[in-house]
Amino acid sequence: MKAKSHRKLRLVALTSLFLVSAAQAAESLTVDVHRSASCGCCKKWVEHLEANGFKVIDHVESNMASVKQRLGVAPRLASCHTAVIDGKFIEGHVPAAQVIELSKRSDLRGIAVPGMPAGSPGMEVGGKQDAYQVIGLTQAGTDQVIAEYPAK
Ligand SMILES: [Cu+2]
Repeated sequence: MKAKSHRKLRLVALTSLFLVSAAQAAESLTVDVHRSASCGCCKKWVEHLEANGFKVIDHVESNMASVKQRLGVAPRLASCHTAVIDGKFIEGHVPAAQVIELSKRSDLRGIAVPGMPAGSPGMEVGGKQDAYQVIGLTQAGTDQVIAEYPAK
């Protein structure tokens, strides 16, 4: 009898734990960011995400090349930091709007803003604005233009 009631208690505890985490997931999207310690623009991109309601888990890495390889970032798409949402990569200074779009798309392995274009989130340099694209990597391994900046 004693053992039985103990088991019941544990089940209740597990159920409430599940309910709490489900509620948190609906409230805000969580992104894991991998960056090198010295990367200033990476930190500014993290601030951009947080300002847009994301929960960011920050990981300081000593070898970003191996992180990118592990997460399936094609070298042609590479930038500074690499983030992950729901197992999909976010490479470089991707605007929050496209990160939200990525979270809803299962046809993409990830998205990227290759290089570090001026005027992308976290790369603000005295009002300078480079033209850049947000590129999606499809499950088939091809590139797809997701968005273009500045917006036309
Ligand atoms: Cu950067």
